[in-house]
Amino acid sequence: MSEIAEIKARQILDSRGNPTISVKVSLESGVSGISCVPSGASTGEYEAYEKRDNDNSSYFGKSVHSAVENVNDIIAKSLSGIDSYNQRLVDDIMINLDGTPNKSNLGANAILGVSLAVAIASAQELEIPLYKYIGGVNAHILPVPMMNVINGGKHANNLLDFQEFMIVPAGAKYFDEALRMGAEVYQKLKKVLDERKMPTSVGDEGGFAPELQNNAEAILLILEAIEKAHYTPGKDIFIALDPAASEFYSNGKYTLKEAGRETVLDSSEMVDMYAGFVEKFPIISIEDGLAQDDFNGFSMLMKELGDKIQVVGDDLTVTNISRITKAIDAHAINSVLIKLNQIGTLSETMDAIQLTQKNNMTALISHRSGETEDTTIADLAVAVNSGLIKTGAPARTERVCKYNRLLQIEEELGPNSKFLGIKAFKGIGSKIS
Ligand code: 2PG
Ligand code: MG
Repeated sequence: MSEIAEIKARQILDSRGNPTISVKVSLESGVSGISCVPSGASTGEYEAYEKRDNDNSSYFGKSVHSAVENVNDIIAKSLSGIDSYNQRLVDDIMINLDGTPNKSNLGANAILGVSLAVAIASAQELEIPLYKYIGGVNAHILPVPMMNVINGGKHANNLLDFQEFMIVPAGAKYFDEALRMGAEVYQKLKKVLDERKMPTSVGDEGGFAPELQNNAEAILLILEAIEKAHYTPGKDIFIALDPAASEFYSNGKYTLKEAGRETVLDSSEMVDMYAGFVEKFPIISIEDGLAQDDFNGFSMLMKELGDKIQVVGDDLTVTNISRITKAIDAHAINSVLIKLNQIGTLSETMDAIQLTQKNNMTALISHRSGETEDTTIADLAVAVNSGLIKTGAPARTERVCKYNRLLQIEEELGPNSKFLGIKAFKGIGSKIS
């Protein structure tokens, strides 16, 4: 009864108001699963291909009708009658059907929509939660939330070079406590901005997007909010950054626009800058501190800070085992950001996570800046015991639906759940007393 009976895709909108794809997979039993596919703004050059129509008369070229048709006409026929429990077979059929290294034929958005809906339908059929279907009996660790409370870069129209300034309530004992701490700091940050007559409008991931002089000022405001919420920075709540440095990199140089002045830095000067930040502020994680091809720069950063903080690859590694392997060989990172749509199937994502964890690195499960009501990443984080998730500010439904799903999972697991706090992070040795 778990054979695939029908697959139907449709075009929906994401949190930025751009089209994306949603897929419903129905099984012989009548049970079904629905997925929605996210979409990035600061997309890495080596990510799997997101198929859009490029027809300027519809959503300024962003409609996804061709990806929808690929699901309804091509993928649906090939998967009809296949056992939905055989996720790897399902994914392999689509990979072969596409036949390109980056899924540019059918579109990674089309393929991922089906891949996830098949898993969701299978879990429904077995009447078990998705995290248990994917992770089995050992799925029990609730992730530390990394909440993006100040947005810059491509996610806001302010002048901040760094894309994400996150708070990390790793001093909490439980996930629900971490969520409360993060939400309280978010509310205080709003007050802190308000008092300074700064706008409290938000960026793409629900974090505030004030016009600040420089990146350090964003961190100082967050530290003030943490203290005003009666928490101790560096004990209860830490800071994480995603500069998304590929976005301000060209010809071997990084151009920062601090205080309206352009500063051009090379990789080693960037590393010095981060070392200064880590010295001054309670930073425990830096993602994409260097650009996607700057393996050397990443290795320098690891040498300098790899035993103090988590050095995360995102655009560098794009959830792709060959890029992750290259990063391992170069000693470039100690953590890998995991985004399902960077690679395009659940099976390949699991391969990327397994490779990461086997090599003693953390797998940080992540949302995209364009999101939907889909909460699969919350289940995935628990399924693989990642211990870490980043899914935006504790505000805006497309962000909080993931946090809310984790509350549900924590309640369901009850005393069998675990929350690792600071221990979930890589590289943090000498910093934490
Ligand atoms: C990132 C992501 C998610 P985007 O860079 O890590 O925060 O942004 O989805 O725009 O690539
Ligand atoms: Mg990133």
